[in-house]
Amino acid sequence: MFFSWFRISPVGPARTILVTSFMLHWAEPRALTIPECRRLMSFPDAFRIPEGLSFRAAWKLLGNAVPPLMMRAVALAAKKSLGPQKRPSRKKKKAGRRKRGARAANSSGRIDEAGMLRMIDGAKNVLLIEPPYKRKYPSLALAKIAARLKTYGAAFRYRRGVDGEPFDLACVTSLFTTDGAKTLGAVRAAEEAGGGAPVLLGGVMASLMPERFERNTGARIFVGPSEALDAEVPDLDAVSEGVEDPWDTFSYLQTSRGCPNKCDYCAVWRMEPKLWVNPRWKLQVIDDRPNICVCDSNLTGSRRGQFEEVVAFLAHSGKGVLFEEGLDCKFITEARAEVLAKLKFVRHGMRLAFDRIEEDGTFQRALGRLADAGVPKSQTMAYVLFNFNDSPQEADYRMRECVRLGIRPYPQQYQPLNKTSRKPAYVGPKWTRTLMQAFRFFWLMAGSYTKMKFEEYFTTNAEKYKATDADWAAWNVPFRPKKGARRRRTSS
Ligand code: B12
Ligand code: SF4
Repeated sequence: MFFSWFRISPVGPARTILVTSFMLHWAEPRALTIPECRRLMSFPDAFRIPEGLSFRAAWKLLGNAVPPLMMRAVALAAKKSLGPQKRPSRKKKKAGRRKRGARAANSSGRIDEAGMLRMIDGAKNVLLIEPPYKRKYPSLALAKIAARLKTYGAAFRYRRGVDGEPFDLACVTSLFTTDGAKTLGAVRAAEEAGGGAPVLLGGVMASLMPERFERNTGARIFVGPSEALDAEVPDLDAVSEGVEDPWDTFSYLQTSRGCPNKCDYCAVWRMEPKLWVNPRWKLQVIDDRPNICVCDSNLTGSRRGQFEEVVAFLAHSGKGVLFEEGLDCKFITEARAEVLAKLKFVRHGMRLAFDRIEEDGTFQRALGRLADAGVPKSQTMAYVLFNFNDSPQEADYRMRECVRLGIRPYPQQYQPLNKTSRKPAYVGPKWTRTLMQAFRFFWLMAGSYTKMKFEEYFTTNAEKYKATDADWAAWNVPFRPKKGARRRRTSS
């Protein structure tokens, strides 16, 4: 219930927002809006009020809240007044001196989460750099850093390289190691342009190969994910320049980190050794974006109950869903298939993986469950890894199983995790370069695989590919699937 009304001043400080009073705009005949109150209370714009609240309920929520900037000031003052908690022993003092000395001698090197956050929170003018590699959707990491900078009122701008304007901190992100040269170039350019301003680097490549940057740059390197950054609500608008349709129609949901599996070819368990659930994941959904891209590396293998909670939330949202990283077929039970069938998927939004022959049978069973529950095959796709330890015919079998079961296979060519350039492409021990190229092309050419088999395609185009005896020898290594696996088929 509102008891009183106040008109706020256009220049002076506003009154305290109370649950029992109501504020009017200084010039316009209207109450302040909820986003205006949110700013008055010093919440960042990216902070979302839970969906479905009435105006009064949202006002009450803000009225009862403690302004974050005020709490920050209180906490800092308390920290200062407490002083050092414990007198360090002589031994510790000596070790600290040694550490500080080493750091001064070499200002590059790794930085822990607390140090990284101090650098970000203390900056006033930040250049956010996403190196100029190809990417599909906006950098979630930089979007999270942007949200944090906004909270503290720092100025920042997002660029694909340096821009000639001054900055007091450059934050560079990194993605695929195969774009190593572009990332290294971006870090060096930031160091040159910054005139001594610190450069902070994080992301996938920085986590997989930090020593490469330690050796070649003076950047401070943050390894692995940061729970504090992950809990920020990404400010996608701040980093979306150049992001093309349809990727600007998606909210990006990262509800968890880590994976219980340890596949040899994968970086996830190396970079994210801990299973972690983001306590604020629901806030990542942007109301006016019609689709949601779920970016968890293995949502199906996350903490107990997380999959069910996320899928129920997605079903309730009514938005188009894309499981970008694919679900793990061994965790698709009948109950899970049923809840998945309630989702509205974007085209090929329901994704699984058939990366290893050991999954033969489990994969078909999962597809059967999904089809029985009513998930349309036209919306289902499977990632199929090739060029790892598999043989060409074995990989071809996994691809063909997808086609036989009525879904689209998507070939994923294996590259070693520490590979720092795209060319020359890595060739797996049972493959040849020519066979690998032809295989990838054939399976990416939508429709061609429904008309003919790969062997037929390769024979017909042998001259074009200049196929040699070595290519045929690699192809002719026979493969026989495990008995019974193919019988576990989907219902039609
Ligand atoms: C999303 C994604 C994609 C998307 C692209 C993303 C985009 N922006 O367009 C798509 C689907 C296109 C894709 C494709 C591929 N991908 Co991919 N992908 C991912 C995935 C799942 C998430 C990356 C991500 O955005 N994470 C979200 C952000 C928030 O997390 P983050 O970047 O780690 O950032 C955190 C920290 O690192 C840190 N941080 C990051 N930057 C910065 C900067 C600063 C200054 C600071 C302080 C901190 C910081 O803070 C953040 C918060 O915790 C990763 C797996 C993973 N778990 O990382 C694989 C991954 C990057 N992909 C991988 C691979 C192999 C591929 C493919 C090559 C697969 C294939 N064979 O076809 C293709 C390559 C396509 C190409 N163009 O070359 C490998 C990379 C291996 C490598 N050697 O680099 C990974 C690691 C997966 C794996 N299983 O091994 N991928
Ligand atoms: S299940 Fe997926 S995310 Fe987990 S380790 Fe294997 S490939 Fe990586």
